Amino acid sequence: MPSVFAGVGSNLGDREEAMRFAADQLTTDERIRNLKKSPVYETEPLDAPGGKYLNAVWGFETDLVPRDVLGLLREIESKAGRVRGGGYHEPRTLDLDLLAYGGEVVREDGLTVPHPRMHERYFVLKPFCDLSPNWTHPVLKKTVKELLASVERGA
Ligand code: A4P
Ligand code: MG
Repeated sequence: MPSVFAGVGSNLGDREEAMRFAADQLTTDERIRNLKKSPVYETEPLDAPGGKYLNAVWGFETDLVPRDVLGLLREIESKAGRVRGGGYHEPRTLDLDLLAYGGEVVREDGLTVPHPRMHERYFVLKPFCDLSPNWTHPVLKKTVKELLASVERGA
């Protein structure tokens, strides 16, 4: 029963509503247990066009394997009205990334866990730290708290 963490982002349309919808979808899915939500942060877009983001991190328990968790997150993105136009980091109603799956390392076609950019992003590390400061990155061997401190120092 691994502890799984998802990054949540929205910078298009009714951002609060998209996040509420996604949380409802996960709460009512019987394969997902014990959903915990960080506070929501409004952040400037990093290396991306469009308006400000709302970002959060959610943790839950599940028996789904990582690829199926990603599939479920994708399904919820589409139901929330995300249209993939193919643009680089294009504005999105909802982005759900699989940040971490317990302490597992996954490197498959189209799926890398921990998420390859999570450790350098304040908008991920700050809410992740609110939920689980002691989760340890299995490749970098650092806790979320330590990773957040190095980003805040600009290192
Ligand atoms: N993929 C591989 N591993 C994963 C994973 N662990 N979780 C693949 C999710 N997806 C994963 O994702 C692109 C590809 O990554 C997929 O084919 C998937 O199989 P996507 O969701 O289709 O597209 P994306 O979200 O535009 O790309 P990506 O790489 O997820 O973008 P990022 O790195 O998440 O950046 N600024 C602020 N302030 N807040 C934000 O939330 N987000 C982005 C998007 C840029 N700037 C931002 C924010
Ligand atoms: Mg994404």
